[in-house]
Amino acid sequence: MSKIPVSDKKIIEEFGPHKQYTPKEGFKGVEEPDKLVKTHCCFCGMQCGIQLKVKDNKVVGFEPWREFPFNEGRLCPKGVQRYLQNNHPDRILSPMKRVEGVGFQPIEWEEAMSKTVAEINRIQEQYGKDSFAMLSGVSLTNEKSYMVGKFARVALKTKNLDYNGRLCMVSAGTGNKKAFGLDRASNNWSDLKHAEVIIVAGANVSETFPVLTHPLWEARDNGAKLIVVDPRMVPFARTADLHLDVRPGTDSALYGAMLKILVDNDWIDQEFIEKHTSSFKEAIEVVKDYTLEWAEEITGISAAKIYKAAEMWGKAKTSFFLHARGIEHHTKGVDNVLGVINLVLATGRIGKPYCGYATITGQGNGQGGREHGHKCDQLPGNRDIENPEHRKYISEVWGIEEKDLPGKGLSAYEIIDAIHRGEIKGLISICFNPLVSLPNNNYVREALEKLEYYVAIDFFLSETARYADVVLAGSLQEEEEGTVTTAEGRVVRINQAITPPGKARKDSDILKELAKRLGEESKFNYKNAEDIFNELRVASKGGTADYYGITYEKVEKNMGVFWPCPSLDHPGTPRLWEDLKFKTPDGKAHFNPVTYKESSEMIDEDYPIILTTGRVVSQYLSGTQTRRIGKLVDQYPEPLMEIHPKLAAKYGIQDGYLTKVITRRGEMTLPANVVDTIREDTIFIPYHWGGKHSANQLTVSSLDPLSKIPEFKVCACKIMNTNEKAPDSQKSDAFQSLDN
Ligand SMILES: Nc1nc2c(c(=O)[nH]1)N[C@H]1C(S)=C(S)[C@@H](COP(=O)(O)OP(=O)(O)OC[C@H]3O[C@@H](n4cnc5c(=O)[nH]c(N)nc54)[C@H](O)[C@@H]3O)O[C@H]1N2
Ligand SMILES: Nc1nc2c(c(=O)[nH]1)N[C@H]1C(S)=C(S)[C@@H](COP(=O)(O)OP(=O)(O)OC[C@H]3O[C@@H](n4cnc5c(=O)[nH]c(N)nc54)[C@H](O)[C@@H]3O)O[C@H]1N2
Ligand code: SF4
Ligand SMILES: [Mo]
Repeated sequence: MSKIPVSDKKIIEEFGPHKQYTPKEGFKGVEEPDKLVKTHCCFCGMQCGIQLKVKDNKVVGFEPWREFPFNEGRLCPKGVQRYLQNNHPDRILSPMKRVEGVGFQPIEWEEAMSKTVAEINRIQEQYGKDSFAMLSGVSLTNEKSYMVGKFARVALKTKNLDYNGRLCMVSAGTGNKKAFGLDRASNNWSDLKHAEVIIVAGANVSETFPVLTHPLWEARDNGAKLIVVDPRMVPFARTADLHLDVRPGTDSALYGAMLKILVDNDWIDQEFIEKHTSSFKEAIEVVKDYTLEWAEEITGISAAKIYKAAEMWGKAKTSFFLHARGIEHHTKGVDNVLGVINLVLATGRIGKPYCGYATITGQGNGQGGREHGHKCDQLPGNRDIENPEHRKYISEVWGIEEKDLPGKGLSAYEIIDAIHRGEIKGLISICFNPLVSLPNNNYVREALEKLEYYVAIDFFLSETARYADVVLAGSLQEEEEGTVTTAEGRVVRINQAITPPGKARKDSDILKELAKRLGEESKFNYKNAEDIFNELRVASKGGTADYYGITYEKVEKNMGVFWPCPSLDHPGTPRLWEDLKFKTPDGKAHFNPVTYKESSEMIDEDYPIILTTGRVVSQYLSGTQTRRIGKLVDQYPEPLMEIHPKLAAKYGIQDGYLTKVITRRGEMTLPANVVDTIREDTIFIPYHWGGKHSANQLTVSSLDPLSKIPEFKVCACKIMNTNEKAPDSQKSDAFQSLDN
């Protein structure tokens, strides 16, 4: 029987409407908190330091934490509003079960747990262990991420565990491992300050990592030249020295052409290439025909600008290359990353002061969460689940037989496919909202309807959780101790500020209880978060992501420790590769030949416009958290379609008028935002909403063959003018979005 989501009407009847929470009078006693707790922002990978004000076991405000070295008290619009979540009227305060035709009903933990474990056992007995999958997320701390990896393999005994970093960090991770043998930003942000040239590619830093703009402006004050590669003139590009308005999906052609210019002009570091790298010849062989004219044709960037960018990069003595999802969310995301790394290696500017390279990690713990066994092919310490030695080591740490450790499983979107095929029948999710965040989400919805049992662990009722049979009331970041690893590779402490409200429980206690009921209590007998971390340290020992030398005490004392940190007396590693010993088998950094390939769906007569998707400053990811905070909603209440005036004129579209956007997967209607900061052949839609406001109704689910990241940044669409002016306020409608 196919499952229908609990409808908005039912939810509203039972819980009242969703509230966009803006406390007008403030909280009583805000001026006199019981305590100030030093911790970090729960949102992006910058993990800015913040102090939470706590009164009567409630977070009632915040203070800047000026001593924390990265942000020195600075916070962005999301950071200053995050404190509104724990007290929010929408918090899930007890476990709930679906009652068909009625809605969700609060239940006791005993019923929620015994029902869940009975269903896991039933499904696994009937269809095999791997028929029950797990999806997780890296807003979770290192401790919870590690525990999820162990829980799936040791308690659930399934190979099918994957995580939302699959939509985020994996192209960069795969590229980094191929080139350097290790997956971390090569430098900390202080190396930005004195770089002569900085390229920022496919990253809207002012909106997505606002506090990172500070070291970038410092660099600029010190005379740095800034180059931005983006199909939109994003805010940061407006004051850059050069904006390369790349056609979405063509970065690898750009970096290939730039490599050729570096070689042709001898703007390369021969000595570094010879001593410390391999495969240079192969990499330049494939770009020998990548002329400026060819690159201009493919990328849409003028030949003069491409040459200028290569010259600026080539002639500099110090430089930093930063990129994010704009180049990574592609079926050739890994190629794009490798194309960038080729430029960095050709000029030998890595492992030295003010010379660096980094992908800008997205989610709060996107760095740590991708190291501790969250991925379908990975074990803690960034070990390989198919490597016999790695399997043996982790089996010993976990006290299991190596033969009982599952092998490589399916990646996130492949799990959705397997549900469609009837191979996966049950699902547990924690910290993931795939119905909003996965591409072609009508297909995802059909998969959720097919599941025999679905249990979600969350603190708000996400769009996906509405398809759950049971929802387990979990915890916010500030409701549990732990650590996270920032985008720089700095391990920092999350201090518990409050206990979970009502009957909600710590995420780790929920996993512990489930493990116990699945018969594996002895393997999850942790006293506290530090206990989990100490096991993680041992599990990571000897892996490329080595945390062994990092302790809670050391992190506390130094306001963070950079991994790798292999021994207790090791100070940590803020800048990688100073010894020029790379973690590849031959100890060298690897060039990789990158041939330009087309995107999976190119424009044609029927679908003549490129659609790209991404973010706005006030909303975070699938919006479950930020769409509930009044002041953030006020800043950007609903998705808008960015379109260039010339393209808009062609269709008679006016600013603020509703436009229908259609792809081969679906359609949506949304107000046009006519701006001259976007390419004429491209439209942009932010993706933070669900239901009929979801950009992922339109996107294509093609995956990069190596990283399995979806192609969020390119698909083909057509648009239609409805000649209707958008109503003034769609605010509440934008949240109540599931009942189409
Ligand atoms: N406000 C806010 N901040 C966030 C988040 C959020 O949801 N909201 N999420 C966090 C997370 S998890 C992530 S992953 C990061 C993402 O951070 P970013 O990667 O900076 O964000 P996006 O908006 O996804 O994409 C960045 C840019 O890529 C451009 N782009 C599109 N196609 C291409 C292309 O083919 N080539 C190039 N060069 N550029 C292209 C888009 O125009 C866009 O400006 O942000 C983090 N910070
Ligand atoms: N079209 C399009 N789609 C995209 C992207 C894009 O650029 N374009 N970007 C992709 C990227 S980069 C990302 S990272 C993904 C993100 O996509 P998701 O991971 O699905 O988004 P989140 O909003 O982080 O969903 C996390 C859920 O976990 C809950 N949660 C948060 N913290 C915790 C916690 O500590 N404990 C528990 N139990 N629950 C928690 C939140 O309430 C929320 O419901 O979206 C991807 N989807
Ligand atoms: S930049 Fe990121 S970590 Fe810092 S306050 Fe903003 S959302 Fe939070
Ligand atoms: Mo992300």
